[in-house]
Amino acid sequence: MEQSFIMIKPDGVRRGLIAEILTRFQQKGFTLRGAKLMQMEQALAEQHYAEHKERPFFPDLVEFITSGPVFAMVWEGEGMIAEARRLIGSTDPAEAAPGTIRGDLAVKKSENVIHGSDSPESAEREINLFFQKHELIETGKNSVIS
Ligand code: RTP
Ligand code: MG
Repeated sequence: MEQSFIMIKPDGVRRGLIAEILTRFQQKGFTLRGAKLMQMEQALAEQHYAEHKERPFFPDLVEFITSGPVFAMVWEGEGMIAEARRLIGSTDPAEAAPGTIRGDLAVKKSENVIHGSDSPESAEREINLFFQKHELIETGKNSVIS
């Protein structure tokens, strides 16, 4: 079954949106395989967003994502990667449809509450970047939240 790396960004954690976002993924029917509250170091932020390192917004992006704790998760389900991006909505909350997480809960492109992997390659890379094997509940075993 497909897995995706999903992360509530510092603005979402600061604004008390962890439970709201967990509920949306649970209610959709996805399964949580791992989760942790953590402070990202600059090096991890630069690795996570390496694809954007030449973009003008990169320094601000790294500063923002390390500005406070994030809530990192691995979710599993049918078509998980694309479905998570659908639940999350467009990068710019101003363009995100109502009913999506960014459409309902965010206003600014630079503080858009949540990250979701954009491809199977990104998902595998990001899961390995943030989680060690023993931190994830194996596929097939019931997780605490499903
Ligand atoms: P994310 O990786 O954070 O889940 O967001 P995304 O896939 O929807 O968007 P992506 O293109 O990967 O961009 C990563 C984050 O960089 C900020 N951004 N700013 N100023 C700009 O034009 C611009 N473009 C992107 C956004 O905060 C975006 O989430
Ligand atoms: Mg992205």
